[in-house]
Amino acid sequence: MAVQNLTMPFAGQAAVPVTPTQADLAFTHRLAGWNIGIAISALSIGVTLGVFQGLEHAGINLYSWLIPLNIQSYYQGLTLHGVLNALVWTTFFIVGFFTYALVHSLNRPLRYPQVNQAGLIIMGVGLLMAAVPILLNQATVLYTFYPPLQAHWAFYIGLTLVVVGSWVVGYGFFFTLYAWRKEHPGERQPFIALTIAITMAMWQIATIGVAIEMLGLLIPWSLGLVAGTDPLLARSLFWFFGHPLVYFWLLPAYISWYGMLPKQTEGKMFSESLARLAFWLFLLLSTPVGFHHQFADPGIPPTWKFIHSLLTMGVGFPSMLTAFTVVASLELGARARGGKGYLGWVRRLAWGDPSYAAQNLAMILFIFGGIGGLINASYSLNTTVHNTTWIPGHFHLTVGSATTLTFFGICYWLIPALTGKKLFTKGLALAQAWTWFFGMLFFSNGYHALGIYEGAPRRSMLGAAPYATAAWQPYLVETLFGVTLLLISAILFFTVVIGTTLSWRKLDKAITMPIAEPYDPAAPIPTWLDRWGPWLYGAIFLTLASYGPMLFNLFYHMQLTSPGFKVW
Ligand code: HAS
Repeated sequence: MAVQNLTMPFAGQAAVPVTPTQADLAFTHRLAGWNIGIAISALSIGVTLGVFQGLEHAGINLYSWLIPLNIQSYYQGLTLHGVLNALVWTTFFIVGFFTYALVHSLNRPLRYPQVNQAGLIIMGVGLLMAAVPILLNQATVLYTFYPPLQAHWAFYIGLTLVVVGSWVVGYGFFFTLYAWRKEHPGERQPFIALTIAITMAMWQIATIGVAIEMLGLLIPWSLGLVAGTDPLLARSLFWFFGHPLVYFWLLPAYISWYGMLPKQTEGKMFSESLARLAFWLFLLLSTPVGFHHQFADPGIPPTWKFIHSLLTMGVGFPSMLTAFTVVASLELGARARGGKGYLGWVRRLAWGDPSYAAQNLAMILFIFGGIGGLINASYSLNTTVHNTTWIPGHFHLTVGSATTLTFFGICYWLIPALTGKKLFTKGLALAQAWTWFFGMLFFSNGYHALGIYEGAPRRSMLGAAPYATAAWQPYLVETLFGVTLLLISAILFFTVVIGTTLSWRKLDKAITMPIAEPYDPAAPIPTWLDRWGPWLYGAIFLTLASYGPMLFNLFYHMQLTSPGFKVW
């Protein structure tokens, strides 16, 4: 088996390696800082609206307080909550984190910094364009914007620009990695840089679906260029994008869990080969699974739904792999810190470091989110949970915990690194991580139970539902308790972020990015785990094979007949 010193795709003379100057680093940090600043600002509004939703469900309707801000309904608030938290907070944070991490992982400046800068500007313009119609109550279509609900055209064009901007940022990353490879022939691509590029490549494939939906269906329809649209085709294109979207949220957390977190607890990366394999499998399997969101949709034959259900079990596999290998990496650290016994070592993990604690707690919540996901993906079980509150229970443990709590943990070293200021304060940050953990535990448990035992619908103003029964009450009280803890946690998070940014306490020593070293640096890494071709072509092939025939069929029988509805 060919190992570590690889035959490189770049024959000929190597280019001279370039290392970043202070000015390059300052530029990168500014760019990362802008992205993260926008992400956190969006989150601050998004989570506030979540509190109003939680209170409403428990029978405390405070939406009248929001009328002066032109938020006129629960559903308008829910649209803002979903768009700002699920789309804006995640995408902008990921782009900012990746910008910083790529440069520090390669120890090379961005190849074309203006490309990355242009990406951020396009994303920013898109965000503003999408935000205005939502705030004017012209786009109350929730974050999945299913037609025939019809939003103002500016909403669709704005979101399209956010995606286009993220593509441009991705090109900036690819150029940079390509330049590094030319400068380092025969060397293995650094783990963090490679996995950033894999995530962005997966994103390029996934977003083709939403780009076709926007450009081919929704934008012409909202501009009145065509009279109607085809909701089934639009939903199918959306979920072509919508499921890999969740891995776009998850993989940055995995990059941190695999590539950084072990270092934060004195551990080592247990197996770099397995870690790389997990990411390549995500590239391969993230997209051809979207029909598992459409099990209840008529018009998609059961065979295709079953194939996607099986492939979904396949995409669960790299997460199982992650559960074992990441825990092994952390155990190495805990034992190095004096941990003993089968489980006693857990106490010796770096629980006193808020950055570490937040991410480990996120991992624990993800065990439950992941199990729930596999239940959702089971073709027959899905009928019990689909469109019930079980689903928001699931995604608050995944994007709301595995992703968001990990991003909080990253912020606790990244914001000091970007600002050169000390964290304000360790105690508050630790309290933040634990209150989020318990808040999500109660909140999501209440939602899961309410959905599966009582069949309470998701995306509904439960406090006003005439069909609500007394049996719902204990679960709603439990979610309200969770919401209260989450509110406290969110206040703590913003206090720490603002406190750190405005603080005058400079760092004594500059913070460097934590990079986990391999457990056995001499262990061979097969060449096929450093090669792009087979995985990229494999991903394109699987996507075409699992979506091609059905999409051809849907386009062939496309009926642009449905008018737009504004039910708000
Ligand atoms: Fe999901 C619906 C299936 C993962 C997000 N999902 C959603 C929606 C969202 C979402 C937002 O098949 C709602 C969309 C909407 O609005 O309609 N999901 C899955 C499956 C997985 C999965 C099979 N989802 C995610 C992730 C998300 C996310 C990740 C965001 C980040 N999901 C579904 C399905 C639906 C769905 C259906 C549609 C339902 C419907 O009917 O509408 C898998 O990827 C999960 C695999 C994960 C695991 C867990 C591995 C655990 C790890 C942690 C290890 C930690 C340890 C602790 C051991 C198998 C890696 C160590 C502790 C120490 C102390 C050391």
